[in-house]
Amino acid sequence: PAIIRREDYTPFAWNLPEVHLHFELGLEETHVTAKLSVERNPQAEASPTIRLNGDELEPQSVAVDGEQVDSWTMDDGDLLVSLPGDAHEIVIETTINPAANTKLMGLFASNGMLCTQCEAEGFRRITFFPDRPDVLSVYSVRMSGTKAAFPVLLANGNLEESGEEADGTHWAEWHDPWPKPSYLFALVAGDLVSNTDTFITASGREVTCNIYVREGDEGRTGHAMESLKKSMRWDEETFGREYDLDLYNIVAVSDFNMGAMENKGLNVFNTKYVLADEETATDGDFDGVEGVIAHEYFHNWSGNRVTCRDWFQLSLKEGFTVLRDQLFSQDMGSAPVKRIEDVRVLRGAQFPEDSGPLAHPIRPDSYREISNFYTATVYNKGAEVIRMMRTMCGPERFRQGTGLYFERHDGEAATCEDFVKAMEDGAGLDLTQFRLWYSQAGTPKITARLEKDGEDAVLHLSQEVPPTPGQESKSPMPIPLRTAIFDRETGKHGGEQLVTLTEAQGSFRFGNVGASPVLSINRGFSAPVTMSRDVSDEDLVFLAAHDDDPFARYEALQDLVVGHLQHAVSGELSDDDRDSAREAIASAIGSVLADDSLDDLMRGELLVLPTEGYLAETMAIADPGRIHEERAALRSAIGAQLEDQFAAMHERASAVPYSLSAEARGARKVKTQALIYMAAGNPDRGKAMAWEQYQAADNMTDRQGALMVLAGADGIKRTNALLDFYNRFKGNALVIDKWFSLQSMSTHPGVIEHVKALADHPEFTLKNPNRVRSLYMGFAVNQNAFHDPSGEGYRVIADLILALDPINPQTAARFVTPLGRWRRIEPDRSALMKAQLERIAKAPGLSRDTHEQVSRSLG
Ligand code: B3K
Ligand code: ZN
Repeated sequence: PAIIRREDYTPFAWNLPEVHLHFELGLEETHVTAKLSVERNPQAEASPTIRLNGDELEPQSVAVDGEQVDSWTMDDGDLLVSLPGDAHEIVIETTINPAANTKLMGLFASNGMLCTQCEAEGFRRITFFPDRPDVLSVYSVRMSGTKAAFPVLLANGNLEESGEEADGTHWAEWHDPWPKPSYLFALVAGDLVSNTDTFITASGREVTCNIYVREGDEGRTGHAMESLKKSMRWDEETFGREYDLDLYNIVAVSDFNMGAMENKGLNVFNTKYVLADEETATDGDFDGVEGVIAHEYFHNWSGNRVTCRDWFQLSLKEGFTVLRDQLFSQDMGSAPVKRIEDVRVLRGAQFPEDSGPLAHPIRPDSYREISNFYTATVYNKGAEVIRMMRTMCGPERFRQGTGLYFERHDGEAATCEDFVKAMEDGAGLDLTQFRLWYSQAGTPKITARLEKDGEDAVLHLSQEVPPTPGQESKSPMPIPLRTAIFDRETGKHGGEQLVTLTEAQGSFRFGNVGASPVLSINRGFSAPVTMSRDVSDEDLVFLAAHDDDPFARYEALQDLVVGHLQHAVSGELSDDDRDSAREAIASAIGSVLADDSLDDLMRGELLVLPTEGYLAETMAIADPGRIHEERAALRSAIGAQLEDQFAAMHERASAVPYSLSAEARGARKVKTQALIYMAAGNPDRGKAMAWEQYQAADNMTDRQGALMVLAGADGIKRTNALLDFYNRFKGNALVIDKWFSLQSMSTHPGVIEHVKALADHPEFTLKNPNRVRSLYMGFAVNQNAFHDPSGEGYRVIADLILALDPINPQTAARFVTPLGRWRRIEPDRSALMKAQLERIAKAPGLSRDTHEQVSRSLG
């Protein structure tokens, strides 16, 4: 398949000011008539034909200016129509089968309803069209179908008219006044009920907000609605962005390839990010709903009003919108805890991507299948890059820069360069060198050393941007590091400074630092880099206890643990040294338990050990078996040493009644952390407490936390709890997803056999992406099971990819990533991983999605 390159961009030869679509709806047969008004684009080179993209489509009829024509040709799925003049009207008829659309791109059926997913290239599966984000049109949609099957008919924009026919069909006409690219088109038809509310915008516009769900689910939409209204207010206050239609519709569907989609005025959501109540959703799920609702809402400006010129610019909307949703969630809850969570996601998903075969810049230079570039790099690193700009200029100037960006490019399809330029002009930044963050892949490695020099201290920094596929050598980038020098004696520092390293090496002098200065650097994770700092364990313990930047506190404790596990895994430690290191870490954790100045949400974060995946990422070549052993042993040692403290904390936290307050959420978080450590340190006591927590639970957070601990242990309590959970929540797909993932993510030694058995469970299906992810993503991130020395874990994932690829290639391709880590794993396992990739590569008829990921992973 062809490689598409950023440098080859040319504007489309035709403008399409207006599009009229007529849908005659049926689950197995939907008839689409598209009327396109086209005009030559004076900005582009003239062409005697128009290329209308199509994917698995056949034209039933093509008319130009009212006359049927047969002078059209097909080329690689696309329809080419010759157009003699400067302006024409083209009418095309197609028929599609939504029920057979298992790819879930274009128009598809889910639980008897019809809905669409068009980003990035799904619209071409509905009708022939210039399916590229720089073609903006005003859409009018007429839809008709039987009222019994499709009582609710929705599309973008405003409902203009609707009516009924004598034969039981009804129809609706929708009009969206805002020009948009085809990827933002949406249509929904089905038997839905809505939670309806209103929001008054800053300028007084009354917006009707609907959240449509299947009957019976409406009681779980309250949190989503509150989140939507908070997002609308926050974007007015923080970015000066107001909503621009009278209607904001959200529809929840259970079969969806990702989290949600920001279609203009008609967001389509995975049920996972809409439905939440205390019985069925964890605190993490509540946060997920709030964050994704906000994200899609914020796209109305960063994505819809200002869209992308081409898909290489994806981070223009995604990186920026992720930053916007992160800042929103920071404001809604605990800012430091949110920051820690975001960094954990970055390190867990993006760092491995950036150091592996799939590494790419946040603005990629080429792709074969764009769906493969909806990545942690484009999204999360993209957000970090814009966050650095904000750190460098401060929030007020940042707002001026983004304000200029929105104003300058409203109604346009823009580029990342446009964003950077607006930040230079509006925020007064010079981003000449900073632009490298858009073009260079790879996580910069920073080393930091503080040297005492009389009354002063000198900070020596160096950076190295590692080579990545297609980018052998890199230039130094600007690295903004929030830095403070503590005085160990006083426990204070002389003020935080922003130190920006722009060269490969740099030295920075700090005056009057006291007798024993301690370096606190990359505070708040101001730059998305890896940091190796020449700091003693004693200094890390000091920072873990005293740093006034909560992120830096967390980081110090993490570094202490990571440093120890790296040594332990490499076999460098004597038994005595290992024991004393474990003890030192346990006592640092003990201080976290005892520290009254911490709230429980933050305490809970500090207690989370770095994941096995992250530890592997910090090592040049990882031995997953050794990492698992050492980490598990450390956890047991901590659990044993602090058993009574954990039990006391569990008891204290158990007395806090359920609510969504920070205090109650924090209590639930530390409760489950206590169970994890107790089950490691004293398995019988831990299991008994988990069983008790499970039975006493009046909410999903407690219940799932307890079940997670029980699922990792052997015995009758495990069986009983899993059975109880299943029976209790049978029929609730989102909770049954948890039941699958609790087992596939479990620390139980029999996970591989469990996963194979669960694949045959009547509730398992490859057709539902949530279910597939809950069983197999859970398994693939479960390092101990996935990396079983037999190679069976790799085979399970390869088998899945091969079985899923013909059904849903987009989702199948996502499972290639874990196997793609083979170069960074010890030789025996590495060979087994590579063999599975080669086996997939040989399979006939592989999708473009999976083929691209497998060949990059082997290449
Ligand atoms: N923009 C969509 C993602 C579409 C992914 C298509 N493969 C959701 C989001 O980022 O908000
Ligand atoms: Zn997005």
